[in-house]
Amino acid sequence: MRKLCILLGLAAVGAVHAETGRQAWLRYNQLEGVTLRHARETVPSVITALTQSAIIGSAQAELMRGCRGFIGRTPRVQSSVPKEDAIVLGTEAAIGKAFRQWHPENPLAPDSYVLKTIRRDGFRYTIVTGANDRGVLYGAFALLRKIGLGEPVEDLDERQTPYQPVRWVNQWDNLDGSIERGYGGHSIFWESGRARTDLSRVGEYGRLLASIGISVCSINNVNADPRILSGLIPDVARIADALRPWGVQVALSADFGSPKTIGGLDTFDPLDPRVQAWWNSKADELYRAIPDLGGLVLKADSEGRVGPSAYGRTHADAANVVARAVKPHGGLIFYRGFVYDHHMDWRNPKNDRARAAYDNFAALDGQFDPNVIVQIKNGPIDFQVREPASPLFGALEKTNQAIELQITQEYFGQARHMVFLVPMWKETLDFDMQARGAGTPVKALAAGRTFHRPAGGMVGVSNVGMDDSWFGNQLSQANLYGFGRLAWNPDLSSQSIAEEWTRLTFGEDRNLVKTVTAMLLSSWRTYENYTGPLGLQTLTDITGNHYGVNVEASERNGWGQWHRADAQGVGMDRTVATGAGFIGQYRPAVSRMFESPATCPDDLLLFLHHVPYTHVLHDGKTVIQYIYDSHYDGARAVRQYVRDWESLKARVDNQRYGEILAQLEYQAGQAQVWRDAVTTWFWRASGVPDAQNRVGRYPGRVEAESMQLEGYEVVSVEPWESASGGKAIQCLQSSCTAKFRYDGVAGRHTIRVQYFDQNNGAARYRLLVAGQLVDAWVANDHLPTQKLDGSSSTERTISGIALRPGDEIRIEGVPDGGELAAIDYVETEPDVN
Ligand code: GCV
Repeated sequence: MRKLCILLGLAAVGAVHAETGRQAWLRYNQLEGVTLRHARETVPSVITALTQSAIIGSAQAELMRGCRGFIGRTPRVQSSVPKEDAIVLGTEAAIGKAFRQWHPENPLAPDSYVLKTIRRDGFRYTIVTGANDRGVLYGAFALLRKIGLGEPVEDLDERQTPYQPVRWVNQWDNLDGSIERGYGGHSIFWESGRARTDLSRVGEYGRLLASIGISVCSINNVNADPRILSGLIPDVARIADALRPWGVQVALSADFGSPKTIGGLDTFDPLDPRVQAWWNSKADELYRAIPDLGGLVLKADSEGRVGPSAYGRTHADAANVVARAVKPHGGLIFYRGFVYDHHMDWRNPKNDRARAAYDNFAALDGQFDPNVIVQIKNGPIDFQVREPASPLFGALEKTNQAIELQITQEYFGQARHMVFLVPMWKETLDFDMQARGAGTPVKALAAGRTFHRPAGGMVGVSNVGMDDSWFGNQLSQANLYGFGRLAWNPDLSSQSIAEEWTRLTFGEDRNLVKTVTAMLLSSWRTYENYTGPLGLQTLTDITGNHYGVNVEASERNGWGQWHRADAQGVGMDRTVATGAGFIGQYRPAVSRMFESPATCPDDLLLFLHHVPYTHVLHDGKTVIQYIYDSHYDGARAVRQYVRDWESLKARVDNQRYGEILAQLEYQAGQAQVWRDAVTTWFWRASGVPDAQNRVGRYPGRVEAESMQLEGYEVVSVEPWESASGGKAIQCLQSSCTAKFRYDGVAGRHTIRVQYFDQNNGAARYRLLVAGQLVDAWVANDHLPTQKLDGSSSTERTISGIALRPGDEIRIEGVPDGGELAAIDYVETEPDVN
């Protein structure tokens, strides 16, 4: 018995101290103190649903779950309005029947909700209603959010309408279960070519999406496998069943060549009547199986996908042929504006990929059917760390549009770096395109408000996976949360979204909320600082994994992400006067501001202008010094995040604390790799030294190639800037040793070993100081490279090691598979007491 009690006790402690992150911001952990007491007094203990449907059933179940979690009390369910305080759920029609005093001023827009307290016969009724069932569900989540945030709920009178009529997420899931640009594990939808047998994670995802007001999810990659429209329709129907109780509709990405590849036609020409007939009958078949299918997403004539150009047709022809097929069923077509030539001649200074979306679509304005939405990436290139808003937003007056944002962090450290994207998204959403004079921000254009379009909104590329954290990084959840909150209300501040997410995800501890919110809010600038400031774009391996540093990967190829840095200067001349003319795609007021370096914001300077390194920015710094300083600032900021997070150890459950600490420590090492690579690259290119004398000088660093080597051999690393001194050592024997004598001051130190962790083996390392083993580790991370480069370069940090001058520091490496226990350098740094 004693043993059993101990076990039960341990289980309880475990429950408190280990959270996987799977419940994300819907944990509903018990409130505390005054907030708990207040909630117990004011949240009714009865729930009544006046409308019966699967979605309203979800709303009721969610309220029960939330009340049980937050206030430790399971509400009773009543089928009619009781003679006691109650939460009453129902569509507006049902509420109107039950409460004669219900007098809504205006009809509710679809998906809107109302939370209102009605007092009758001495009882207090908390009404949760909406125009449709989904609105009621959104209202239930909003009520729970209020309870969770400790807001008063006894006197409610709130009416909420989503700003963006269309709020979709796209998943780039492949049918084999992999996810293009997904970092949170395998697909929750697909496995080995079929829908998963167990779709429980799909239901859980639907719940998360509903809680932030997302109503449609497309469930396969925009690089679409045509088979999605052939044998898999029953599988899609099963997935739709799993999402439907959460008011989330399924949508599909379709391959534009489908009439030919799977339809047996000899053409996919959009103007061929046989092609129209094929799409019509395919749409009928789809809607028979999934009557509430949201619609289809099309990526055509882009990155190797077939499209209308094969027949000399336009994008409007392509979009309309499919739109006409889904129209009778109420379906929408999202036609992606991400169309560009990736074989451009880089030698021609007039060529410019940034021009592509506008050049391809602006002239077609007015030719798209009313159920087509052109889906436009936030910037003109491709989800880079900073881009101006796409000029196409300001060019379409007679065409529906949606802004596409990337929630998954493809160019943002792939979930291994913390980057909260909401401030960046807000900057684009709030940017005034001056499309009808001042006062036409991107958010209004996308919503269709400016030009009174019938449809429009926001689409987020989400790419969650089977990992408990959904994204491979607990902190990345804040981006999905923020996307939904902004689609609902783009006027929420980044601060309030970050704070809300933190409180719901980690709890109310004041220090914790303050620290995490500050980390999130500064993280985009930090990441930009060490990966590509001033509009340089992300200086990553753009022809490869889009992850590690590779300053020249963008140059001298057809992909058009050129920064054109050379010995004299840096930046892409996109001016009308002397450059590629991209700036002329904006309306005159915006174009004037961008055209002159004097009025162009510094953050976008190198995106829009080619300037000498000595060009002076608005803050008085030269461009080159800004590049140096920002990289040092960025890398320093990440080291500080580690310390900030460590200060929260006692305030977070063990599992998430440990996972986030490991992630931030890794990020700190990577930020240093980026810092050194970019600053030395620009130093070499420009010949201008760092005014602060940091670049190229690394106190306490000993290059591996200058150590005493036994078995190890020196190799050059490609690109050179991704290894310190351009070189590393690797072991071609069964084991090797590298050693040196420490010649610094005596005292406690942190030792940093910079080694390479490729994904083709699990090499082992041992670190010995003065003959004593101080650390041993296995390089078994799954970083996206098999090479020695900036993506595999990884830091191992060992703190509190007593060092005396003359001590031998020795690393032993044991290779495994293709991983040759490679080392870049060792750094020693005195510990601060
Ligand atoms: C799904 C970028 C990504 C691709 C993605 C493409 C797109 O190029 O790297 O993985 O393809 O954008 O948005 O279609």
